[in-house]
Amino acid sequence: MNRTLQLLAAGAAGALALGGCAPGGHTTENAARKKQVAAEAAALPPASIGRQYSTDDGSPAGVIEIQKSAFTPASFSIIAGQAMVWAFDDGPVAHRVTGDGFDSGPQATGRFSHTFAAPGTFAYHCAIHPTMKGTLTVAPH
Ligand SMILES: [Cu+2]
Repeated sequence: MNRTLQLLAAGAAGALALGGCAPGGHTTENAARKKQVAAEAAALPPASIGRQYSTDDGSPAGVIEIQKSAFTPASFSIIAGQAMVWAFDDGPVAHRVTGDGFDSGPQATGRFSHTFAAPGTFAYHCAIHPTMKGTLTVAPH
């Protein structure tokens, strides 16, 4: 079983535990879901960076890499209910992913994930380096 299938299986199990996708596509980010998504985010291989997973179960949709004081890719599209993952990979330099309703806190290593329940276009930036900017487009479920 390859990594993608493992992720899909893990996500499907999580979706079942959460009662599946609620009408309207809203997925609440409770403690259990945060923990599950964080575990899935940590397990994503380096090759997943910049890649979009076509999941329909709330699993991480992909990874945005933070390197050389930039978000790569700077624009990303996901589906409501999916989680976005940021990978901190800029040596000793700490960054802080900040947007409306989410904040990674200062981090130099590891990953940060956030579930986007509602559609919309979300601009975010690094609170430490304001010139670092990115945009996330969340399509309706
Ligand atoms: Cu930064």
